[in-house]
Amino acid sequence: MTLLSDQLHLTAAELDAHWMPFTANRQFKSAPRMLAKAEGMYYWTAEGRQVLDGFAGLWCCNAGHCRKPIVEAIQKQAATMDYAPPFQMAHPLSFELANRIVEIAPRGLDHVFFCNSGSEAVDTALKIALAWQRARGEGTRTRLIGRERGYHGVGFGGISVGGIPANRKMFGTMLTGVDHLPHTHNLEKNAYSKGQPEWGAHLAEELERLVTLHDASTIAAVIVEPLAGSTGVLVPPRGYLQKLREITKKHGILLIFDEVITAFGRLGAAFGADVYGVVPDMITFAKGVTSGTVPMGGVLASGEIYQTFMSGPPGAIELFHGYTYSAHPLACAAGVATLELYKDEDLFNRAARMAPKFEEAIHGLKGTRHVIDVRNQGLVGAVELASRPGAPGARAFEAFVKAFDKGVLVRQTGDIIAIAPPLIIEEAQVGQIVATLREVLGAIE
Ligand code: PXG
Repeated sequence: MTLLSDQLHLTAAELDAHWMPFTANRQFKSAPRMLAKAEGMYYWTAEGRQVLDGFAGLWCCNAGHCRKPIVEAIQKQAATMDYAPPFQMAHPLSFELANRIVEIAPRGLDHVFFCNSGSEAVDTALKIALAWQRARGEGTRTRLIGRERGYHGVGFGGISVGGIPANRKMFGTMLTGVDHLPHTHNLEKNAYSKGQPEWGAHLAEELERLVTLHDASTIAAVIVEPLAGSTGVLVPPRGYLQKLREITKKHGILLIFDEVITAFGRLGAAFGADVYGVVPDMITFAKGVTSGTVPMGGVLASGEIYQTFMSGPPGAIELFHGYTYSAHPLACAAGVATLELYKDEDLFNRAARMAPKFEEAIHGLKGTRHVIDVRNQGLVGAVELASRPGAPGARAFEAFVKAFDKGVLVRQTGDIIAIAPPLIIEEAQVGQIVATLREVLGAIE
């Protein structure tokens, strides 16, 4: 059998069938950026060119690529048991993984519901929130609150609470009964903040305004990313998340942290909740749980939430929700091996130790042409550029392509360049990312 993947170049006809996600299909297919191999901190293109991975794939390969213990665990599991039905049946690895996740989770979040992606994790958490309010006799609480510039995946639940206009406008009415907090991004007040910005905690008080408007008795949950990743690394202002926690608690509203990006070491601790010292009622995760090797997502829920569902007749199914591939054996095997590797190599603390060097290096881009802000937390950074008049996003896209041509993979969103390398990154590699961006920004209009 000959495969297209054996070919160096694919023809336009061969590129046509795959409708690519979140991609300018025609532009991409006219000049494809094709990856063929990965190891540690690097990708290799189909042409054999080495590229430093400054984005952990897509915020997910936190342990680095093709790490041996994870690869071997997946291989072994594929040969031992490919699949096991997750409804009214199970396999021991799912319990192993759930226990290990709970072990490193914030205290009180001690139950895990598995799914296969961040989008499914968000839909799952929102459904649990609605069902929990109803199960405890608060069935009028059907409203969900998200935030502007929030990204919660692409399911109908996620785009409804999400705050990215382009992800919403084509898709009809979505969920009804949703409202949004304002985002916290403000360059006039917070440009070039290192870590958490000082200004903006008061924006959490907007939740009090929404509670007054809608009444607490109609609101089930608030969902936010502790640090908003996709829309350009928006670090929470000091005290902001604490205020959200206080207000939600006061009004019987669940607080959900979407930690699809921030969990598993990205911010220098197991969860963003640890870094910011705020424990929500649920945490959604995905990406880093398997270091991106096998799709997996999940929801961590508090014992209080879980126990509320465990009150009916013991023979009754408590939650009518789940997926064919919930707790898939390959994902569980990958997850267990990944968490073991994070522990063995102390990668969350490694990220925390590297963070100040990373911060210093990327803030060195202040003053480079086009740069209007640099911000960071843990091993996440963003460099915001002035937009070209009449062409938002074009400058950063060009920078992204040119950086890739020079051997560094980063990510572009709007006119923001985001950096989120695997946690195994070395100082010299941080330097390479920054030097490449400096060179690229100096060269583009
Ligand atoms: N929540 C958050 C906070 C995310 O960042 C999802 C949910 C959805 O996960 P899935 O696995 O369904 O994609 C995400 C995903 C980007 C980018 O460019 C970010 C994501 C996905 C694709 C691109 O920043 N995050």
